[in-house]
Amino acid sequence: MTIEQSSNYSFGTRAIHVGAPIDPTTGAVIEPISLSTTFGQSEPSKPLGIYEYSRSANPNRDNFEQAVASLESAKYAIALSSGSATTALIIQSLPVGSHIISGGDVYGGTHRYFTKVANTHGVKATFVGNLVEDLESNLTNDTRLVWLETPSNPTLQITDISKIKEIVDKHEAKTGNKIIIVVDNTFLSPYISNPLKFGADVVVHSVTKYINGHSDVVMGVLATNNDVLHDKFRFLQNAIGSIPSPFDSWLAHRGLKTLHLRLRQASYSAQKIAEYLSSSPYVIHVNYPGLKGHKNHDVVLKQHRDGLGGGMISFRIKGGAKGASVFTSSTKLFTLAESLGGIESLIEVPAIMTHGGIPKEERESNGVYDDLVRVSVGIEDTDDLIADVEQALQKVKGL
Ligand code: P1T
Repeated sequence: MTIEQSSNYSFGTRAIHVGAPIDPTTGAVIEPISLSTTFGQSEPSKPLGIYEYSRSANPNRDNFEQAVASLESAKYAIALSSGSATTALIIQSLPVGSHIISGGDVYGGTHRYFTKVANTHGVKATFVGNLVEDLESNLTNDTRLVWLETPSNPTLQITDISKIKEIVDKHEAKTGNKIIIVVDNTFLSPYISNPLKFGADVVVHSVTKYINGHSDVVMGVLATNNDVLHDKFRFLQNAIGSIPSPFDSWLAHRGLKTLHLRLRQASYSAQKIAEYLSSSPYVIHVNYPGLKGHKNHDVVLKQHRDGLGGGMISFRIKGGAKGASVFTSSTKLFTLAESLGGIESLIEVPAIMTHGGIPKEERESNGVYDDLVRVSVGIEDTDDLIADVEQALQKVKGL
């Protein structure tokens, strides 16, 4: 099914059928993996089919891109070699001298790229704790891009994308300067939210997480409805070569077909676990968008499918860094590891793992304290997961 044919179908149907043609030669229901790096031509510059060279385009990548575009309600998607390569490509598309404004709480690798790589190419970043409140006063004549994660990694802050769009539009009307809004939708996946519908120009994912969902592929993707941006990003990707392999594209496409089922189950368990943690005497504060007490729960109800909170939780534990270390070393089902969004539950301490490169003062100003624990809830049985959290919390007693 093509993107155009898919518009009347719901999410699960599109996840399974878009970009999944039956092989016309063999009738295979699942696409073959097309490993050929090059494709024959009948005359110079007259390819036999639509492909020439696999860096520029490949059947497995095309099929995956079509599926993601459909699920993000986008015209286009471009798959890349990692989420980080996706960030790099977008920032490299900006002219020297550009200024970007980013939400303060973002993945440590994104912070690293903005502060240690983009600046060496003449692109300067300002980090802002609360974009809705502080974006306007930080806009300059050189601002070309606003970057945000909603929910943010790891403190699960929620941003109202339509409010960001309003501020950016007002600035554009006043100055004539176009600013691109980029939303990193990794934590929710296209099943729970579609940022383009709320005013984002580009949505990005670390496919490594929910979209692939099985912790066996590193990959990224961006999606957009903007023809000019799409052409620019496609050109750059081919020039740079930051492409995923056909096998990874195939695996990620297979993973994506169960995205809706996995996200429903992960959200269901995460809601229960977040509620359990909120009532624990060993927990100081829980960040989870599905909790009614979350600071921006009203935005969650507007921006998320069925008000789902997603599979990610973070919380401050009693006992400081020691408490976080003891707890995360004591779980039996939650594996202590970086990453998220897989079928198996993971747990980590952002301050010394995923966000360890951010200066202490800066990360603490965004709520990333030494006692913050981040949980990626998988799709194991809910009761088993809660029992595991319960037994590990007992180990923190008296710290
Ligand atoms: O790992 P990679 O596929 O390059 O994706 C980078 C990335 C981008 N955006 C967000 C929101 C992310 O969380 C990540 C990667 N994050 C982790 C590895 C982590 O454990 O948080």
